[in-house]
Amino acid sequence: MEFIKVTEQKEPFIALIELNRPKELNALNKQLMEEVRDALQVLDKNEKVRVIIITGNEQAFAAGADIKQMADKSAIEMLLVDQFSTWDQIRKTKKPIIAAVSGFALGGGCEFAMTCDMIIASETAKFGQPEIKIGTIPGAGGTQRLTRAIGKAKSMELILTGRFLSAEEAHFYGLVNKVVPKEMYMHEAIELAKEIAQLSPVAVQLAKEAVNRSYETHLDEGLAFERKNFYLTFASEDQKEGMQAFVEKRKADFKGR
Ligand code: DAK
Repeated sequence: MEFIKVTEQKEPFIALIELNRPKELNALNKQLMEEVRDALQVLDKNEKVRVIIITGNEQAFAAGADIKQMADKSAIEMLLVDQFSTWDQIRKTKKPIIAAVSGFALGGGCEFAMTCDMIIASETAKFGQPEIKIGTIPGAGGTQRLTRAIGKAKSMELILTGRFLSAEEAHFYGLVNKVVPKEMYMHEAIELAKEIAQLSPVAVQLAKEAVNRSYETHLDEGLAFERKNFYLTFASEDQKEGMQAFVEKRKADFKGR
């Protein structure tokens, strides 16, 4: 791995992926995204991992897809090489992913963070979809996910002007879960991950899937999907353990079965 660093057990059950192309502000080139795809596939299958944190460095989560790598491409080259298909893995990952964001999260960097399940931001974080300034538009969900996250008015403003959103504004508009001082954003992301990692991984996976479904379907179908996943938890040992532990007034020990 040249452009990312993977720590499988940052804490018990918590894996960390660090984007590591600091000179280019973690611009997301083809190889980097292939490494992310491969790492997510491996971590998603590893039973010792329950939550994945993805981060950059203090200066940048990621300043977007690599403009230098895209600049001369034709539409057909883009289509045939289809380098962006690696991005699909982020949303295919079944385990929860927390983005720990400091500094720039722009263009594909903002889309990457939004494709994760939750965002913890340092107060220095800057979010934006500045593609319009380089003569293109968001291509990895920016027009859709940003609009759903922060509403049409603000999203139009950001996408049509390329302006940035401060961490505080991002919190106000509901794009991020929490904003903390720069020294604390990784700590905060780990605390959130630890809380989730104690719970039933089976239930967590089914819950994540159901929440995501709410974006993709109408209410009736979403409710039916949720109910099936709810019933499915009753096939797990974790549900038996969780309810039994409640009755016995003790802490549940979830095994992911
Ligand atoms: N690509 C390539 N290099 C980049 C880069 C990027 N996106 N962002 C920064 N860099 C490089 C700079 O070129 C510079 O390299 P050197 O000149 O030193 O070699 C180095 O990082 C430091 O950047 P600056 O010198 O510009 O640093 P400043 O602090 O002055 O400015 C900045 C920081 C983040 C405001 C500025 O670098 C900037 O505006 N960067 C570009 C931001 C941007 O436009 N991002 C959107 C790119 S388009 C898709 C998936 C994804 C996408 C599309 C489709 N599919 C799944 C279909 C995504 C598209 C995009 O993200």
